Amino acid sequence: MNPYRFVNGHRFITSFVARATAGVVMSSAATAWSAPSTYMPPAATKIAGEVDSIYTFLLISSLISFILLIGGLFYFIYKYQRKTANDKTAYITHNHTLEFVWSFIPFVIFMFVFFWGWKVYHDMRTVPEGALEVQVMAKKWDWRFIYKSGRVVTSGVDDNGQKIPATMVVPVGRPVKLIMASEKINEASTDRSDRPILHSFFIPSARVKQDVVPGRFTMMWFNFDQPGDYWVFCTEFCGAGHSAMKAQIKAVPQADFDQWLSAESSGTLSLADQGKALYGAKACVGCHSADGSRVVGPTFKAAWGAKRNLEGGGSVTIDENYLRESILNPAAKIAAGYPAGVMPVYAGQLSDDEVTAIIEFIKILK
Ligand code: HEC
Ligand SMILES: [Cu+2]
Repeated sequence: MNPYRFVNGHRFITSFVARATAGVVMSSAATAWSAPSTYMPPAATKIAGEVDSIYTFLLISSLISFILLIGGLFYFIYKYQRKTANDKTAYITHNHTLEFVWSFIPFVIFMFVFFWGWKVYHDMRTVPEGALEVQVMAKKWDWRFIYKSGRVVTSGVDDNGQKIPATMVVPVGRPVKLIMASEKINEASTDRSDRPILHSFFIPSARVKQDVVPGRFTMMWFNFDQPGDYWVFCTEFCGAGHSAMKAQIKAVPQADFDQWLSAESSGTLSLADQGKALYGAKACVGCHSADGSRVVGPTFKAAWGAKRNLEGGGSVTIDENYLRESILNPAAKIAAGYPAGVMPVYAGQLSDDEVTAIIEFIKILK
C-alpha cells in the first residue's frame, strides 16, 4: 500500500470502492453463470435462468449499495474528523433534493425488482397448454410417480441394500405438469403417525419448489431444455427420513421417452381406464352419467374445466381439487340444482390412487 495514497483519503477510498465493486461484480457473475456453482447446480430450464438473473441482480445491486454506503461512511468519518480541540459540528437541518433522491432511486429499483419478480413468478406458476401430466405421491419418506398410462415408478433397493431413488422419466423440451398429493403410509392404517404429512417437491436445477399438502392437490411445472439427470429433494422437514427423501428426474429425447413409456406400461391399465372401472364398481354410475344425461347427480360428460354454480351462490371451476373434495366430502360444496345429502361420503372408501384414477377418467369425458 502506497502511504501517500492512504493519506489522500478520498483518493484511496474512491479507488478502493471502484476496485472492490468491480471485483465483486466479476466474481458473483462468475459464480452465478459458470458450472458447477457453489450455490446451485447449473440452471437447466428457462425459468431457472430467469430466477438466477434476478438473484444475480439482487446480489450485485445490494453489494454496490453496501459498498457505497459503508464506503461513504468511512470516507466521511475520515474527511470530517475533528481536527482541532475547538472544532464545532456544523448545524445541518435537511436537504429536500437529497432526501428525495435517496428515496426515489431505491423506490425505482424496488419497483423494477417487484415487476421483474412478478413476471417470473407468474410464468413459473402458469402451466403451459399441452403439458405432460404426471401424478406425484409423497409419503413418509419417499416419492412415487404415476403416468396417465398407468405406469407407476417407485424407488428400489440395489444389491448392497442402498436405496435407488424413484426416477421420473420426462421428454426434454416439453412442459411437464405435476399433480401432487400426500398419502398415508398404509392406506388401511388408522394410526395417527401414519397420517399423510406435509412435504415439498424441490428441483434445484429448475429452481422450482412446491409444497405437497395432505388433503388437496398442488401443482407445479417445469421444462428441461437439456437432457440429463436432475435431483429432487423434499424441502419441508418431515421427520426422521426427510434427508433420504430424494428422487430423480431423467430428461430424455421425446422418442426415447415414448419408447420407455410404452415398454414400461405394457400390461398396465391406463389411469382413465382404472377410473372407468371404479366408476362402475363404486356405484358412481348409478347417479352420474358419462353421456350427458341427467340421473341423480350431474353428468361427468364435459364436466372437466367447466364452471359449476353452487347451491347458495358462488361458482367454481371443475378442477382436480374440486373433484377430489366432491368425491371425498360431497357436503362441502353442493352443485346448484341437485339434492344435498344424497351422495355417499367416499372418504375412507377410496384410496388416493383411486380418487386420482376417477379424476383422470372424468378428464377424458369431453
Ligand atoms: C346416490 C347417488 C350418488 C352416488 C352413488 C354418487 N354420487 Fe356424486 N353426486 C350425487 C349428487 C346428488 C351430487 C350433486 C350434489 C352435490 O354436489 O353433492 C353429486 C356430486 C358429485 C360431484 C360434483 C359434480 C359437479 O359437477 O359439481 C362429483 C365429482 C361426484 N359427485 C363424484 C362422484 C363419484 C366419483 C362417485 C362414485 C365414487 C359418486 N359421485 C357417487 C350423487 C351421487
Ligand atoms: Cu418429506
